[in-house]
Amino acid sequence: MGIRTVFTVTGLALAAAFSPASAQEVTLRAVTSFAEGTQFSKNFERFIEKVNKDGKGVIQINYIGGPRAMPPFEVGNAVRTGVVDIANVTGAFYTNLMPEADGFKLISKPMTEQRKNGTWEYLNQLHNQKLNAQYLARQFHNVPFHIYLNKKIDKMDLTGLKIRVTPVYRDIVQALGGTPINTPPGEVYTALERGVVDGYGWPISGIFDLGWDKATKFRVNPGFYGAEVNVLVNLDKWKSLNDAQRKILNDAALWLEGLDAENVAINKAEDERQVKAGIQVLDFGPQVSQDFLKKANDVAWQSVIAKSPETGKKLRELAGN
Ligand code: 173
Repeated sequence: MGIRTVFTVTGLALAAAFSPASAQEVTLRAVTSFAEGTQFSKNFERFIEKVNKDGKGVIQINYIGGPRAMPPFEVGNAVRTGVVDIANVTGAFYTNLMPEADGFKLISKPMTEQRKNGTWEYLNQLHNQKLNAQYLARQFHNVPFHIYLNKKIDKMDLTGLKIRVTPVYRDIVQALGGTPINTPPGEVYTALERGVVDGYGWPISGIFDLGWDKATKFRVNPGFYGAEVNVLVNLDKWKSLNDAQRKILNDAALWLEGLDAENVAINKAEDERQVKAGIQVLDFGPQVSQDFLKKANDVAWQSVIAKSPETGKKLRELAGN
């Protein structure tokens, strides 16, 4: 055996020992559909940090960023096509690809329960089929939406008012007589300032992140539905990962869902901060609130079931409301 052959054989043996798929570090490209560092991106950013710490030599995430890198309503499609590998995005932003995603706001059980009662599994199948995505995690249990206004109303009636919406609020705004205007979060401040809209839908938390408090006079109570922001992984990429890599992601996903325990305290602090900022709460009493919540629930399910009769009914069954 010549010296050259010895080197070659040794080289191959080393390659065989060190280069099976299991030993190769994979890097995923990540985007978020909310501005970087803001309320609905923050926990995803903590998730990335955790994966990059726990996944050294196994799996890493390269955080490309938020809406400056990619328009929020395009994030779902970017996951589907594999333009990005992993994303932080609400179902409300990909109803064009999955109309029934509008129903996720109505599923308000904690994730621990959804993972036990078949909800996670069903939603994962839906994401596999319609979005070519693995449904890795859902965040923001216990974070209701509200209508914020600049014009005072003295009953639950939005007649004559233009309200910034996403699919989350469209049906209820219309049911209350308002005119919905679909607007990504990045354009809300300007729309308020210029009077293009008289108000907007948004969760109880996060209005300070982009300075909206300076352009908001009222918040309508009660809060309704529940915010949902999902972590999705392109399905081809997911399938290409080995067990160790998937375990890092799955463990971090459960940890991320556990951060929902912080939400009640965050909501309380945000509510207090809004009051201090001079935002006046409009509350029309228990009966009006109860009727409003029923109407909000009814119009949303009607709309989801009209668009997706089969999956809509199944979602309602799983939601139990
Ligand atoms: O942009 C929105 O108002 C919206 O639909 C949403 C969904 C989840 C969290 C925050 C905002």
